[in-house]
Amino acid sequence: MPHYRKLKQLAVALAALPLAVGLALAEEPAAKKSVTEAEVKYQAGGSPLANEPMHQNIDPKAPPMTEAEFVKARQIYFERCAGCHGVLRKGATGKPLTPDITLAKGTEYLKVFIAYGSPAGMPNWQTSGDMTPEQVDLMARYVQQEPPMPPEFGMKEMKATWKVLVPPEQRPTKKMNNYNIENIFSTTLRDSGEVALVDGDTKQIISIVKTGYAVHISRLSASGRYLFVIGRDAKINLIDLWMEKPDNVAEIKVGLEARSVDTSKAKGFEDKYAIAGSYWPPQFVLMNGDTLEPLKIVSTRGMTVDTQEYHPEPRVASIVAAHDKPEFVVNVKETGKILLVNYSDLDNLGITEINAARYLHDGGWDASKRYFMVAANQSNKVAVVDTKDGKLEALIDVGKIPHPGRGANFVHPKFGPVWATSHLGDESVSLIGTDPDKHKEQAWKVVQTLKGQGGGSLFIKTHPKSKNLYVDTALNPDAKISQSVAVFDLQNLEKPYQVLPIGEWAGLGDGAKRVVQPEFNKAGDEVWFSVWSAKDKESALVIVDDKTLKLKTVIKDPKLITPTGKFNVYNTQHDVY
Ligand code: DHE
Repeated sequence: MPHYRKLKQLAVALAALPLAVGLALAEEPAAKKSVTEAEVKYQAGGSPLANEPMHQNIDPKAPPMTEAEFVKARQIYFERCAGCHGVLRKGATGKPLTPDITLAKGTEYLKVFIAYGSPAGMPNWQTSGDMTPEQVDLMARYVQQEPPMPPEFGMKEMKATWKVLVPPEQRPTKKMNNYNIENIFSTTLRDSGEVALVDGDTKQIISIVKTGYAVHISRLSASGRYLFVIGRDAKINLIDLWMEKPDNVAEIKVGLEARSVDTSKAKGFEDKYAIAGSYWPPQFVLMNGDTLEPLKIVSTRGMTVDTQEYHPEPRVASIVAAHDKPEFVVNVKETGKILLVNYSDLDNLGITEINAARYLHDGGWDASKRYFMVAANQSNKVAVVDTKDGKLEALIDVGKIPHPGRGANFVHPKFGPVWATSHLGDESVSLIGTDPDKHKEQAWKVVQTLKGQGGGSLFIKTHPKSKNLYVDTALNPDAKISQSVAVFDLQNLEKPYQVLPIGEWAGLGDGAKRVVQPEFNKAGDEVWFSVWSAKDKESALVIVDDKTLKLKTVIKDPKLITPTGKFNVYNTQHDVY
């Protein structure tokens, strides 16, 4: 169709024009690179904010919209766009879309951009069939209006959602079941809003516990008794593993959207506090560890690390508890800052603010648990924090869009202790030296780069007892790659990696069958994978013998709906990875 071709040519021409002529939506941060399709799909997950009531200002300069159109556009925005462009449209993976920028572009320009996408990573919403021309027109007008403001969520709102289902004094005083609780796998059932507690010894499902919407991660208390689960809707469930049948004993909503939770691990503070960070409102909250009673809320709004401009929406990404200090490491995405939150005195909270880089996402400890390694994904860097001295140790250039999960620690045959990350944006696996005492030359440098199966990797894993490094490629567009994992031999890293066809081994019918997040059992001799298909398709857990790399067991059950993350109690409690 000539009209279509003309628009497509226009889109290509627009995308090719340099920033200097003012046609790009906004200045790119210096270090920002184009985004891969895998990254866009990953970030553009639906936000639970879509259904929240919000205040909306009408801008008389913007194209008119009816209230019904606003509501519809807002829904689409939060389901499709907020993950990349932010709730207040200040930009993250995607560009800022505030009215000062969008009004100057006008509806026709914006329509082309939304319909055809851009080489920088904006999806082609109309030509892909994901949006109709009417929806594209609606969104082009919507982004010229002021972003609606979701409500705040303070102590009053938290307390109103807080429930202690079984008070501590009515809980068991010793373990009341015969499970080897240290080898339980808390398995995220993403789209059913539940976790499956799977017995790592018998491979049986112990119970399915109802949790928040699109549940995200599980973490363990210092003693290993309490399991904390957080949903994208910011609901936390506290599960007592000592009960005859482990179940919820307390719950709370700490905001409207969240991803991270952890608990105090330092001596004298075992099981005492929990912490959760939220995406909206941008804040973190400290709670009682055995009841989830909210105690103190801290906002993360403030200045960005590089341009030092105010950011109204710095989301809290990963949080980890130090083991030898009463401190939480809180990673703030949009400001690019790492906060060391000392919880020894909540009334006089000590926070050390460390400058890192944008946009902080996930990370884990090095083997000594002194250094925390976190991906600054849009800067293609890993930031290293020395938690002993409370300072930034290094900012290391790695591959494109590092995504380590918690990463993988092992002793490199030549370079000593290293921590590894794979990448969403390319096939590389970066190995970073982590031993400044005995391997000073290699410390905080990429000592070797391995070549994996492809981009779209989310998680990487090994275990102190294992000689293998497992690298998933769950978001690779090629099904053969997304349904298998690469295994590197840690004693001979020059050897080509071996591919395990985990998706095929699962013996499922049709479906995406993405193989995601390797996780070891407590003994370190088995590695578990999720084979993740859509809600209406069968999924499975596949268990591999780490020594022989042969299939050991497949766990299938109609209740295993969309399994993704798995958290072995012992390994999560002790940060073994
Ligand atoms: Fe995650 C960890 C955020 C999409 C599975 N994810 C994390 C962490 C953050 C985060 C901040 C670190 C938590 C911590 O350590 O305290 N995840 C986000 C997003 O913002 C994003 C990109 C988009 C979204 O809408 O949520 C996103 N994540 C996903 C998925 O689509 C995954 C693959 C499937 C799912 O279950 O939703 C997914 N994320 C995970 C898993 C971990 C995780 C399994 C924990 C890994 C670990 O080993 O610790």
